Amino acid sequence: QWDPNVSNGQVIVHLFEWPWGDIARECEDFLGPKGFGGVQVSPVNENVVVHQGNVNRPWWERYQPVSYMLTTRSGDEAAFQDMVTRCNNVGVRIYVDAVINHMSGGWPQGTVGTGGSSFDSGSQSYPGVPFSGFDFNDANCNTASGNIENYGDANQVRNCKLVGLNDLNQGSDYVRGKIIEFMNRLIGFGVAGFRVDASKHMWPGDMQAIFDSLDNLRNDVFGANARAFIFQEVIDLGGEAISAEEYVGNGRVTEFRYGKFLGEAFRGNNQLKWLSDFGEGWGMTDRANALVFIDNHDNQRGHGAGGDMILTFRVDRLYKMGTAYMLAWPYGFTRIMSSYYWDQNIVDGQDQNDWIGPPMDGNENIIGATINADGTCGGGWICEHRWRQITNMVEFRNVAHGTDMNDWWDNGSNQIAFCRGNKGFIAINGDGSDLTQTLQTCLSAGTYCDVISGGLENGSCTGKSVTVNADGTAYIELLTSEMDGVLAIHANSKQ
Ligand code: AAO
Repeated sequence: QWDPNVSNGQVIVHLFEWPWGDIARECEDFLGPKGFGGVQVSPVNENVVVHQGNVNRPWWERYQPVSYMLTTRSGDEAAFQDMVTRCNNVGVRIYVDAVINHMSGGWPQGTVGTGGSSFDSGSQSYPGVPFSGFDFNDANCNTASGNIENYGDANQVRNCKLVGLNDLNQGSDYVRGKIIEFMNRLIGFGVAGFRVDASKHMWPGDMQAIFDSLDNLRNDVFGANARAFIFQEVIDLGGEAISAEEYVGNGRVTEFRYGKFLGEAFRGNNQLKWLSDFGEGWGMTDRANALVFIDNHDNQRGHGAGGDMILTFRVDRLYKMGTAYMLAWPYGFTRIMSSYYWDQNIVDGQDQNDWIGPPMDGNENIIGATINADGTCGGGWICEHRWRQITNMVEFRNVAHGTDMNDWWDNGSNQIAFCRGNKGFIAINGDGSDLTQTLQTCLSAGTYCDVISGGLENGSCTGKSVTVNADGTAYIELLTSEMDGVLAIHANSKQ
């Protein structure tokens, strides 16, 4: 359950709010050929259709389930199944964002789900499953409001409502059975695993009982006895009653300190030289248990954890530097965020537009990304995964997989460089002065194309090149006037 079951590569991408048909196409046209390991998809099961004042179809409606019918704005069951098959056919895995902690929040009678199911959130009746009042935790919650009021009390966090969402009781055999049935249906379609939403709000033992009852993954795709990859969303920046370590027996956990610490360093609140022992040395969980990322769909818009230190596409130069470091650094299993754009409207530090959903047409259908001639996305989609500097570092991570970090160098402040075995070399310049140094690259002698400023195409470099000497050293130049603050070369970028 810690193994991502990848075959094509070591990096997954969260295609946030993408329609299933577009993901299938992206697997075939781009993710497969570029060596991506898999895709985290948005929640797949029926959710509340939200129209609330000016809040029209917010992205977060998908975190309010109404049933386990596979109908959302991303597509229906047939489209989902087709996507999983087509992505698996090109070696790209699908991981489902499983919202199993809760059902919807409170909505007026008559509100329907994306699949047309009716429900009554007040009486906790969800006939599409069916769930009724017996299946929820209210009797086990002891706060006056019925909501989580204090993260210092583990019982509240797990038995009370998260922001008013009806909290399922996973201690019940009936509830477990419905969740297992839902997850097994997805496994039957060929998914490789799950991001488990709001894991902090469920008891680790209940989750274990559910995961232990899941079917093996499809034999024809994954071989015999493969188990679903599990990565649990547990926000743990320290100082609360619940720690991520309580969950590592079930699978991996999202290591939120990772993106926060890197954000602080690249934004100048900490020197990059300290990154030489980034990972367990910084108090983070064991790398074998960690799922890491620079930002996620929550903290790129001020939800969740990490605050304004988080790097996002809005600070693109720093974002590419942080992402390059992550993909070069041998810690955890890595996930890249892929976003759509929205206009922020920050009032008193709070983005009033943090709810805005993906681009949609007059019928409220999602309008997916268009692909520009240069391979970037249009139509309001950022597609960080298609930024050359990021895509090319995915190949770096695949090439360097299985090697350790060696030959660390720094200038005593924010210029750093290191090797990955004899497979890859990266230099990052976070200082206000040029980096001009002869450094050990650990690569065999020859000419290499920098994969940040360009890459190797038809035998020649489209960007900068680096000449590695017989002793593995090379003159490295990374000027402050350059577009990017990173230089990276690897065994596959040799001319
Ligand atoms: C929406 C509306 C609500 C409404 C509700 C019901 O916004 O006003 O009451 O519907 O109708 C998403 C959105 C929510 C949305 C929800 C349902 O983010 O706004 O509510 O869908 O539509 C906690 C959870 C964590 C969760 C995170 C957002 O622990 O699991 O909140 N993330 C997941 C998903 C997320 C989704 C849900 C769960 C629900 O990724 O997209 O919500 O399915 C502390 C705690 C954290 C806690 C945060 C935020 O963090 O440690 O556990 O996360 O607070 O409450 C510093 C601290 C850090 C702290 C942070 C924030 O950084 O160091 O520990 O500050 O205070």
